[in-house]
Amino acid sequence: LCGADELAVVSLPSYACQRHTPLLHHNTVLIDALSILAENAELSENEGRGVAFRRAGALLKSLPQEIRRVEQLRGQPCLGDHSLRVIKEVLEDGVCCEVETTKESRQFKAMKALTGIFGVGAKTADRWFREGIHTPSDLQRSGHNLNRAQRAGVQYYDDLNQPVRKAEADAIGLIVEKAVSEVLPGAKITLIGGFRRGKETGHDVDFLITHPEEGREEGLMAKVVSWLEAQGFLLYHKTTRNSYLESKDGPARPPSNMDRFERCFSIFRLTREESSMLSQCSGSRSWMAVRVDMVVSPYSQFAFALLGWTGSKLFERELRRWAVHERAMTLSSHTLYDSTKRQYLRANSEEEIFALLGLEYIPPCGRNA
Ligand code: DCP
Ligand code: MG
Repeated sequence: LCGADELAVVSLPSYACQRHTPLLHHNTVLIDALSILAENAELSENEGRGVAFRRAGALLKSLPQEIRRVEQLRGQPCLGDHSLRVIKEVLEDGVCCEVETTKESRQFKAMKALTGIFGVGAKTADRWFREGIHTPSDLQRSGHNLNRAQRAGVQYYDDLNQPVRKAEADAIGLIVEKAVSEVLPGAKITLIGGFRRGKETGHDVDFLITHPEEGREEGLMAKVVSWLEAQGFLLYHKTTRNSYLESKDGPARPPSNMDRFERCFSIFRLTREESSMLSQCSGSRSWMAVRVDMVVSPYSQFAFALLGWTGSKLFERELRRWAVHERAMTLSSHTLYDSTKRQYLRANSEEEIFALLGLEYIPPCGRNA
């Protein structure tokens, strides 16, 4: 009783960084279902559960064909009982009860709406939800004191919840490039994040800035921000010195050079002239607000910064997990530390980092885990 499609799928390696995960895949309905449960777990601050659903979804994204029967997945890694139950139900009934209930739940809807405000995380959103605040309008009526980021988040809520498109990302790229070349000739900018992985849209635009002469990048962010502000491009900005705060379960703190890594969270004002594609501007408005993240890295760390900021978030997590568990190494956006040799390993390209980790090189378009 072996259906034609039964044996067709070879078992994939279990770390996402050992596989190609393309942007377009064959199991969208299943992945969407698992993503809802992942999102709900993340909003409930159940990180472990969220990661389990994300890993299961990423495995499905790597499969070369559409799954029609759950038996086809036998022998595949990353699929826990819960994920398999969801997959089976969607394949058999078209929908999964738990997913539908989650999507319709007041809490999930409210948490999504509230964390959709720039500057609002799951903890804050949960506290507000318990006070009966379910929407940004409820929040405005409540008279809560909001911090500067959250005020900007409420003010530009609609724009910031529209996906940013590649054309807009490119338009902003030209502006940032101009800013960078005005304040430090020779500095270079690279589009990172989802757009580097080939995505057509994103929730923000991410840039990495560096200068080929080590040390020249110091103080660069402040100058770039001043230039952008003077030109009227910034609706909001906040620069943080220690950009790469490792989570508790992540690698040990990188060496002291991490405090030279600067990051600026900003909201750009993109006008119609800059982006001829602003059809999503509502009504007669001639500009839109767009979230932009800029990171500055010293040249010697550029390859690590590039790898660390290209994502996806799950791919990054998997790289670090691979490094620790399979190679006794600690990977960050700054460096790679070999615990056995007790030394930092240098690299000038992403290809070199993959090689040091004993991994086949996966190009950005294959990192959409
Ligand atoms: N990143 C990370 N850990 C963080 C923050 C960022 O690993 N705490 C990395 C991975 C991300 C990249 O930086 O891919 C950019 O972060 P975004 O949140 O902008 O993620 P994406 O660009 O991948 O997604 P989107 O298209 O929604 O912007
Ligand atoms: Mg992004």
